Amino acid sequence: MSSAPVMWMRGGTSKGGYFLAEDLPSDVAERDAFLLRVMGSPDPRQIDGMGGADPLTSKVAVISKSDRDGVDVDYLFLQVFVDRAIVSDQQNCGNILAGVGPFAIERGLVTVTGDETPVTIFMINTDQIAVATVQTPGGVVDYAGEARIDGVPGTAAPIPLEFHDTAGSSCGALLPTGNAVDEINGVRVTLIDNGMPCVVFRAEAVGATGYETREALDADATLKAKIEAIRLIVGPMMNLGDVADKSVPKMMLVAPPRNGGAVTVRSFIPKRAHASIGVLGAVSVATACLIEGSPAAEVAVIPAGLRKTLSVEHPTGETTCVMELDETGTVVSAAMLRTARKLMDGVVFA
Ligand code: NQM
Repeated sequence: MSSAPVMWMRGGTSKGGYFLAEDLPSDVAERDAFLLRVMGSPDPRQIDGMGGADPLTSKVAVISKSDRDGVDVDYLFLQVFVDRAIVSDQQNCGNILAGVGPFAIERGLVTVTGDETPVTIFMINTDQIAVATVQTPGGVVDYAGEARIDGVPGTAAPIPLEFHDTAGSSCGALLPTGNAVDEINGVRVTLIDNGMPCVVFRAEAVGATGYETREALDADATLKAKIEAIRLIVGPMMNLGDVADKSVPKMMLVAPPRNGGAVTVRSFIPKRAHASIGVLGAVSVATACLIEGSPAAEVAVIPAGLRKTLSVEHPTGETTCVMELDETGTVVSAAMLRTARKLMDGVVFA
């Protein structure tokens, strides 16, 4: 296969190619070879492809109409590694998810229902459902608006995302070891999955502050080696197997908030530092903050009530998660505001 129709979109703080499933090879090896060519991987600069030399801009969404009851579309997320010949379906992506609703409407998979159109999305990677609400005044997707998310310049139309029952998305349980705290290489960690497998620990436990820039973190080879050593040990403990070639779990360094939020996070996804924070990554860290005795709870500032608005501070601002808890303190849903933008619609060549 040498070309395919595609829409290139920014979804939240990520960017990538959005394809209809029917426009890609059904054979997985053939599909992955095509996508590696499209992105220009493996190559740290991705000079011969569309990728932006960053894991956050080397992403793909594969979308089809759903046969499931009450679901509009199925969404498969694929991470195309930048400098390795790997295409992975082992993680979900809540930022790229923000573009799925608009794309599905634009491609005629979902009918507009009014000034706003809810799109119910089955996330194939984790077998879970999200609902995205897309602005559709006059029967068409409107990308322009006044919503602002940190990590993206300017404003755009709001796309609220709602998640239910994301616990154990990839690890089988919210706390795959059954423990709120495990100790690995002398570092107290919470192994958690509320939509994204994450290892949450205090930044100071690995010699960081939690307030570094992305560039400073990426330049710190000693810190990265320490974090990667922990990641390789916990992979099997989190039911993820050998994670050497996987983009999960994400490594989350937490510290007390500095700007009135709930917590400060620096994340590695997993080998490069994130410019902001992933959507489901933020939901998982916010959930860790609510677990008594966990390293995240030790540094977090948590408001009272069963409906909590938690601002997660990151290198380029903050991301607000709205978490609903039941009477037992279990998180039952999470919501987050994102935006998306259509960048081009055409044919990509491999
Ligand atoms: O956690 C990056 C991103 C993500 C994933 C990553 C994401 C999520 O910012 O749901 O959005 O952790 O690889 O796009």
